Amino acid sequence: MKLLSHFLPFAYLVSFFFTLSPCSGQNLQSPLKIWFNRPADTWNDALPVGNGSLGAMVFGNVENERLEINEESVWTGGERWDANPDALKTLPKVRQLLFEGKYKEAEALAQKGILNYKPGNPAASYQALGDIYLKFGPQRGMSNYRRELDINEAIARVSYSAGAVNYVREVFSSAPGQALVVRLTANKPGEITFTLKLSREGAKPEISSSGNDIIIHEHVGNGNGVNMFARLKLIASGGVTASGGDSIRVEKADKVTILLTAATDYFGKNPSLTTADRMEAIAKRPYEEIRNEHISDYQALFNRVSLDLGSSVGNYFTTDARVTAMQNGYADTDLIELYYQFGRYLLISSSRPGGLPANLQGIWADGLRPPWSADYHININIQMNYWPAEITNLSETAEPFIDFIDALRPNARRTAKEVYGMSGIVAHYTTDPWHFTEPTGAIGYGMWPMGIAWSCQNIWDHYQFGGDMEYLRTKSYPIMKEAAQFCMEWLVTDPKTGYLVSGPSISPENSFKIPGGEGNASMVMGPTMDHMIIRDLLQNTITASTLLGTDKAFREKMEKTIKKLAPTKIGTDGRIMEWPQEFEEPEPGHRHMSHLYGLHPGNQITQQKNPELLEAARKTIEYRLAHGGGHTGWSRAWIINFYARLKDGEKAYENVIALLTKSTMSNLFDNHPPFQIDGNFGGTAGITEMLLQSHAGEVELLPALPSAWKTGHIYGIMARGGFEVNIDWENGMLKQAKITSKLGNPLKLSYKGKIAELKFTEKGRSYVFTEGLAGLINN
Ligand code: FUC
Repeated sequence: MKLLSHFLPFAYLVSFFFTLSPCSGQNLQSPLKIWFNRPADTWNDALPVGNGSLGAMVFGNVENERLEINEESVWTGGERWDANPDALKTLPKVRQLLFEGKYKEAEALAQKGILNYKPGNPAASYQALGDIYLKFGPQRGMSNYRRELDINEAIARVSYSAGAVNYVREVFSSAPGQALVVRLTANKPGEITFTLKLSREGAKPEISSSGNDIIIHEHVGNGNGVNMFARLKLIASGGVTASGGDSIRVEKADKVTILLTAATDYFGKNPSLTTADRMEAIAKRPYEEIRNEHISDYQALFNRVSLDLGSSVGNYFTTDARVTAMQNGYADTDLIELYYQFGRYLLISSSRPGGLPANLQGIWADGLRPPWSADYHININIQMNYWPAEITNLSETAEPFIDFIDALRPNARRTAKEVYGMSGIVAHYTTDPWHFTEPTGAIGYGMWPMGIAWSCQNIWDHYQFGGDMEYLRTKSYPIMKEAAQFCMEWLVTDPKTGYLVSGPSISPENSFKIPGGEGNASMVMGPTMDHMIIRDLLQNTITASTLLGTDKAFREKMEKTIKKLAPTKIGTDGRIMEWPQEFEEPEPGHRHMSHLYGLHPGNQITQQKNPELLEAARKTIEYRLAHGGGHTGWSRAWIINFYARLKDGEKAYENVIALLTKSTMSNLFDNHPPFQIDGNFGGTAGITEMLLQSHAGEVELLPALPSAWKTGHIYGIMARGGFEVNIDWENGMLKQAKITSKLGNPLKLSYKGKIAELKFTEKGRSYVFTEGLAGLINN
């Protein structure tokens, strides 16, 4: 793709911007702000705030503000057991049919005898908690409107003037305060008049008010779901207030603070008491104190990384205009920085220790049945959510995902035993907070038992980056071991090749043409991805057991299994084979690129180990792209990571631009379509992988730096082995790298084929390298 911007003179660009979006003369220098000169037209235009579990989407309408509220555990449904009782006896027959190449028959049998599809039994769903509306009525003489999300402070702000009065609204969700906080101010006393209303449209909540408090309560999902409780308190200075039902009226106040606490019984606590305790604690504290505490808590995480890719004129323009300008060919490097940091912002705001992991929409979802129920898809989506966690120095945010996989274990054990007659743990393409692990739905997505095995890659990485032996011993290794146990029992010998293969299984969620013209199928014995995942899992579990000095016999078994595992094959056209045979593909540009797992997020395909597979991986991506691949946001984000691993900075960059121009909404949310947060996280991970990699046994600096990012820096990103890395580059070349050793591990550093090795590093000490890795300075 050629970018028009390369040919545009600066003056043209500036005038182009001005025709797009005249600014309203406020603070134009606003780095790390998503901002607009208009309220949100739709939910996808609104601005997200969150403290990991409690979030809001801020619309910013002057006359009728809407804050759409979410709490991470507002889910319908509950624990269930949907396993197909015929699975055990069906499994060998299905395997036999597949080995005989009878795909149609095998699929029909597996659909009936292994999967459980109950059309009348709707899946559990995440739901919005409700909405706060603030009805101000007509505002005369409106000017200076601005709506922004300040990524540096994690505060959404709406400001405007009505006549001679300047108004400011601030909204944030405090993690230490466990509350959503809304602050309304005006620069003149007695000018704040509005009616607040709390609602939950489409549902049947009980809402009541007393004094300046409103309580909303519901047993969601018509009684089939969690017990949800939220408390709202309005604190006004000056003026008069009155409440009734779901509303509070405020007349002529000087300042107003609105606090909301929310909880469900999901974690086993009484949500009425939890919300009351939280409200009592926060309501007695001054607003400035709550605000400052929130900012410092957030910045303790956010400020760990800074990125500068060179400057553009973008910051002067509203974010929607910048996205449009990008679509028209203007390469706005500041917008890429903003997008990058927005990914980190979203992770901090949707995934904090002790909570549930970020779902398909993080924590932000409108209505009672969001797309795919905003669940936890474990055939790429949730793993992608956590790709930036370790590398962008937000290791804590990975904990909810790890804890969640840990919590799947009892059900995953039961599924392994009762469905497949095996030990260990197994889960399929998706799950929910009720820890559903049974195979369900249709073959094309449902018959895929690698959900936990893949998740173990993230779980192992958490150890690799953090080096916490206690974590490895008590949490990571037990999960990996059980996943490995299942995988080893699951594999069977292919009678034709003698290799161990996984099946019945699919290559998520792709299909192939059955040889002989019988239509399409998805299920085989031995999809490439499964073997890549299993190889990865077994290898990592072997390393973990060695480090822990445990399970020698089990380790030897894993070593033997790896040797017999079907190898990754290259097809006659030079691409990596997705299935054991070279099938024709009905959808050659399919969004999933599962058979490239070994390139990313895995580490089986590297320059050091197997350059021929690296070349085949490149051909595989090119073919997918040539046939319309990368059309969903997450798919495009994955491609950035692939090209970064191929060390092709130009192609990686091209796909960063494509992600921003084709799959990004005006508020910088990723567009599947519809909104799906994985692309945001995958995009942030991909940009990091362009600047630093550590999957191949060395810390590689600037592996895929594109020419568009001529001079810049990235500070604070992490490499495996516990190294915090600051990189400065100039005119496309490394200027200086400062590596801080957090764990005292040996360091192998590489840059453009040059290697610098330190056999020892001292914990806490920084090492500075200059271009060519010369001139080592110990700080
Ligand atoms: C996977 C993908 C879809 C979508 C869904 C939530 O199954 O194939 O594109 O992202 O998850």
